[in-house]
Amino acid sequence: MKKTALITGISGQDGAYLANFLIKKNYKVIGTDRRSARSDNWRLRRLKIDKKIIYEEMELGEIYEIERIIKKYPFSEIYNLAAQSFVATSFKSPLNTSNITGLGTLRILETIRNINSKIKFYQASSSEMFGDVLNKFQNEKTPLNPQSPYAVSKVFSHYITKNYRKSYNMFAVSGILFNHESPLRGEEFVTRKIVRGLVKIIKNDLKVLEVGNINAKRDWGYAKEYVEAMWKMLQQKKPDDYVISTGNSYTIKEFINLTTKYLNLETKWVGKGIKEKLINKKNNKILIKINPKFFRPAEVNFLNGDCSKAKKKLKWRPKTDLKKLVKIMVDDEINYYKY
Ligand code: GDR
Repeated sequence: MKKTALITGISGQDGAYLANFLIKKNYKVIGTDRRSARSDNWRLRRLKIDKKIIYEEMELGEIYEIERIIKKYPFSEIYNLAAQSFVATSFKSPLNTSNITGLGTLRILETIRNINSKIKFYQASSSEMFGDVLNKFQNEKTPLNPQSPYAVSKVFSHYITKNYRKSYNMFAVSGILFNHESPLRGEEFVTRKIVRGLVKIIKNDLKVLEVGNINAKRDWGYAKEYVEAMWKMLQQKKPDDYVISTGNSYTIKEFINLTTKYLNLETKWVGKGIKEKLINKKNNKILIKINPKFFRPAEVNFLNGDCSKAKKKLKWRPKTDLKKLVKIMVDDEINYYKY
């Protein structure tokens, strides 16, 4: 019999890739979004699956809406990907972020427990939970030290998922995913912002790209591969939490350098600190400069994941290195530019 899955946050990057993956596995996919995001289904259209999903409106702030949806379909799996997911915004809207990214998870867990505690639950935990880290690699045992209202909310969701698993014997797991990017990434996140910004400059649609802290380091993987790990976590005999990452960490500056190189731009960095700039050697024009407006009140300076548990137990491994990921993102940006 066809399995039925619920994906919250269907119109986001991960929602789209996961829906595509589950549809290929012959699942019936119900996708939910908050009201304001519903019309924005460009990612699902891009993957040509917009007609293959059943859409429902569901605010994670409203437990009655969650109950209505969970009662309506015979779900075997629920993937909670919905969140206020932009770290910078969480400093401006800490209450909304906590209500959706934090308490939203509890509302779903509580509803599953009341209606059918056999439904398997996946929680999108985040490497941001590690926050201000001291150790070289972060794994499932690394202490959490969140640095933003977003990360604090994700820590709440992470522990409440563990707690429901233990207290009520529910199949509830968390995937601690490190940054994962793709052509479907939102434009506010740094990788897509850089790729899109530089392509815009080449097309003469932008003069200078402004960014924030280019010295932060991230472990960036390919989102399309990461959603497979989510599914694998729900197919295990026992519920457990897993880190998903590449094990390689690069600065934002290194990401910029890989992108300019692939775009055949000859560039040089000049200046220091907030005066640092990237110059196009051909015409001496500034391509990128720093704007402190993009700095965060508290920053996560360094992340590098150790996914050996996932490799061993899930037989999952990352396949796309950063150079290849940059190529995928730039090629797609150029291809779809006019749209
Ligand atoms: P992050 O992703 O906060 O790691 O969370 P983001 O791409 O926003 O930032 C990564 C790093 O880049 C620095 N940075 C900038 N960031 C943005 N957005 N814009 C800029 O101009 C800029 N300049 C420098 C940031 O300071 C940061 O250090 C992402 C989100 O998808 C989360 O939802 C998810 O949980 C984690 O990844 C894993």
